[in-house]
Amino acid sequence: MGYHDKEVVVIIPALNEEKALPFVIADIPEDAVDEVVVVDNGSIDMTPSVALENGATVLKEERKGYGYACLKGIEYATQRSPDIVVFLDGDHSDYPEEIESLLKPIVEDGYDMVLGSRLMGSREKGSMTPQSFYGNRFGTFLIKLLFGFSYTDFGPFRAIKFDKLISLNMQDKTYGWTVEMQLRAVRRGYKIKEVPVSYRMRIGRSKVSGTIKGTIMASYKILLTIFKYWLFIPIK
Ligand SMILES: Nc1nc2c(ncn2[C@@H]2O[C@H](COP(=O)(O)OP(=O)(O)O)[C@@H](O)[C@H]2O)c(=O)[nH]1
Ligand SMILES: [Mg+2]
Repeated sequence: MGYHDKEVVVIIPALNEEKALPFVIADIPEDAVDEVVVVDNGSIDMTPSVALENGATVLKEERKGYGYACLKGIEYATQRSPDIVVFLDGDHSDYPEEIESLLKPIVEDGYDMVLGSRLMGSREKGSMTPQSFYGNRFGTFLIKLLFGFSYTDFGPFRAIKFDKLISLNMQDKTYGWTVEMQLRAVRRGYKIKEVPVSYRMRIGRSKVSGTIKGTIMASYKILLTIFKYWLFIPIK
């Protein structure tokens, strides 16, 4: 099983995604992946049972926050110690069938981390809000300026070698998760690649970039994370 005999675990943080999850899980190429883990982040809908019915392993993380959910997934994956972990949102904005374009550079070309870039790929009109589009551009511009590394996006769909993920020692509990992973990977000198991924309108309602509170919190947290890592040079 897995991709070219590599053991692959997919982690999906999910908050009230009962409508989208069946499609997300169904579109994950079965032969490329060994286990799909949905981390229910205190949903008040049928997210956990829907995930279970669709063949996923379901974990619960009551503490609200994207990072908390991802950390829970990592903790679980540690028992299995897979070769590669893939993070994927539970809203059907990403195309799970594109997972192989994330796995291939790791397996064939020795990359440590491969990020799906929505800005390099094709986006359905309206799928990324203007604040998300320009926020990502501005944030990646700052990273180029302060760290000298060129990213184009902070998208959620990404693959990383499991041992490399563990040694990143991820800390962020909320919206800074994706950018923290990218900055820590740069600091560690990882071999990083971005590949284009497609992006479409989500199923169900947005909790982050489609809400005022989510946009403000996410922008604040992303900028704070960038400056924090720029100022406090050593990381553990
Ligand atoms: N906002 C938020 N999203 C969470 C949380 N836990 C998991 N998620 C998931 O994070 C993903 C991204 O959220 P989404 O609403 O699509 O944000 P958007 O892509 O910026 O519109 C979805 O899969 C959510 O279900 C949480 O505590 N807060
Ligand atoms: Mg989304």
